This record gives sequence, structure tokens and C-alpha cells, in this order.
Amino acid sequence: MKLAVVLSVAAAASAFPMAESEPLFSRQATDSIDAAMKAKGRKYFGTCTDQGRLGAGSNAAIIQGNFGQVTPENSMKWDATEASKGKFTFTQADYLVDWATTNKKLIRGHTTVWHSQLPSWVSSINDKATLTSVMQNHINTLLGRYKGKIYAWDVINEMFSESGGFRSSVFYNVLGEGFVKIAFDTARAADPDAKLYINDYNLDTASYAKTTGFIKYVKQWISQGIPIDGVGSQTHLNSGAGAGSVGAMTALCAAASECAMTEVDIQSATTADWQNVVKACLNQKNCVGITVWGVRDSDSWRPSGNPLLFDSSYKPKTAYTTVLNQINAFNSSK
Ligand code: 9MR
Repeated sequence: MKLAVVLSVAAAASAFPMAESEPLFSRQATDSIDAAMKAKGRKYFGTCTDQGRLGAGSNAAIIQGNFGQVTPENSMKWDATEASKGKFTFTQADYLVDWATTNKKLIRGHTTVWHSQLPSWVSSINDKATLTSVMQNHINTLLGRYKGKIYAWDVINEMFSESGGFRSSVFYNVLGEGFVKIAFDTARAADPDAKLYINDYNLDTASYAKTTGFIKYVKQWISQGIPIDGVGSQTHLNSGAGAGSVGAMTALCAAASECAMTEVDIQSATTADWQNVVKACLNQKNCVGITVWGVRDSDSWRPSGNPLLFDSSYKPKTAYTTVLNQINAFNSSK
């Protein structure tokens, strides 16, 4: 597998000797963290990307060689796909899905119901019937378009407050807690094979009120028959916070059939932070994968503290090797 990638990249480099002064493969990490995850029985190690990034620098080559899953960083969000009511735009999302399919990468769809990057025509709706049909149409259109091609969908993103209750949003304010059932029932019917996730951030310490509130409600909803398959912990961390994620994932992963770390980045990470993040997932048998939120530090949404696994020259950092070694060292028979 790894050899095939190296050979095909080498062949491409020699076919176009003037295109790159440095062979593409010399900028790849030597071993794939995705292959390492798969060797431990997990589904992927992924990253976010989109059309612009895939056409820039070494991003495509790095993702081809080292990652097994992609999440569209922005192209499937409501403002990108349905800026005006009923008028859908899929150019960038289609590009991402086609690229991933061609390159045999799993896709995490991100995201259908989210208070942010939400057009004002949606946030100004104030009656239940209209908002319900608008949500259903949005979910049906996105999941329907890519039916059978998406491994998992973040059906609802960031609906909790820091105190573990519900964030104020048009969805909660107009429909109450019932918007969760509407969203997941609609998603299940639209793409029955996709894993349906509820995703949030600051779920990085087991005892934190947001983590305990999230778990309480997710368990309750699943017991009521709402089709939630997975919990996603975004895992945007600051230096030193990796240790907490081990206990947090133990608690989170017990709430649903599967779980994942969906948007990992660590500002000013220590070696232990990256080791702990890998352990936090691998310790849980139902943790299917880890996704980092970007390829190189300088393209991160919060670049200070160099939070990713590749540097601004697309070179794999020590953090990459730390992650690789930690995955390889994991004893999966335990
Ligand atoms: O990385 C994304 C950035 O390019 C966008 O400008 C931003 C807009 O809100 O969203 C970023 O991704 C977010 C993700 O979709 C949801 N969790 C938080 C991420 C970082 O803000």
C-alpha cells in the first residue's frame, strides 16, 4: 500500500521533471498514520480539507499518502450550500466528495444543523412549521445528494452550552429540544447507511459540566429511540489538556455505539498531549478514528502555537512521529 503510493508519486514526479524542484515523495512522512490506525482495527486517521487546499502546495499528496479520511472544512456548511432558501450550491462540496471517492478516502459530512455559518434567512425564522420543513429540506437535500458516499454525518454541531444545557439558537429557541429528533429522524431516512453523529467542543474533561450534560442528554435521546450512532469530540486543545481527554473519551464513548475525535488541534502541544490524544481514542474499542483539523500549521483556523502535524513547509513534524509511534505502541489485545 505504502509502496504503491511512493511509486505512483515517484512516477508522477519523473513524468513532469520540471514541475517540482523537489520530488513530491520526499515531503511525505515515511509511514502513514492512517495505515497505523487501520492496523489497530480502527477505520481512519483523517484531516479536514476543501477544494482550495487540495489545489495548493503538497496538501493533496500528503493526504493521499498519510490520511484515510477527509472532512470538508467549510464546503458543506449551511452558508456554503443553501445561502438562499431552496437554492443549493454544491460545486465545492462535489469537488471534495469526488476527490475523496477517487482517492478512496472516507468522508465525514460536516455539518447540517449548526447555529454558526447559518444564513440570516434561517436564523430569522420564528415559526415551528416553517423551521421544521426548512431543516428537513436542507438535511434531505445534502444527505440525499451524497447518499451512500459519506461514512458519517455531523447531523448536529455544537448545540450545548458550557454549563451543559442547550445553547440559544434558532433551532432550540423555536423548536425546543424536539429539534434533535427532527434532525436525526430526517437524516436516518435520507441516508440509512451513514453513521449519524452529534458533535461538540470542550468535551475534553470528564467532570466538566458541558461533558456531563452532553452525555446525559445523548443517552436519554438514544434510549428514546432517536437514531444517534456516534458522539464526536472536536478536541481543540491547549497545551497540557491532552491528559484530560483520556477520561473524557472513556465517558463519551460509553454514551453511543461509536465515537471519534473529529477536529483535533493542540496549541503549543507537548509530546504527552499528542500521546494522550491517541491513547484517549485507542483505549476505547468503539473509537473509530481521529481527525486533525488541517494539514499544516499555517493553514490552521488558529495557527498560533503550531497546532497540527505538518509544518508550514509541509514537512512532517516531531508530533507526527509521536502520533505514529503511539499508535504503533498500542496493545490492541488488551
Ligand atoms: O476551520 C473552519 C474555518 O475555516 C471557518 O472560518 C470557521 C467558521 O466558523 O469554521 C472552522 O471550523 C470549525 C468547525 O466547522 C466546527 N468546529 C469549530 C471549527 C473551528 O472554528
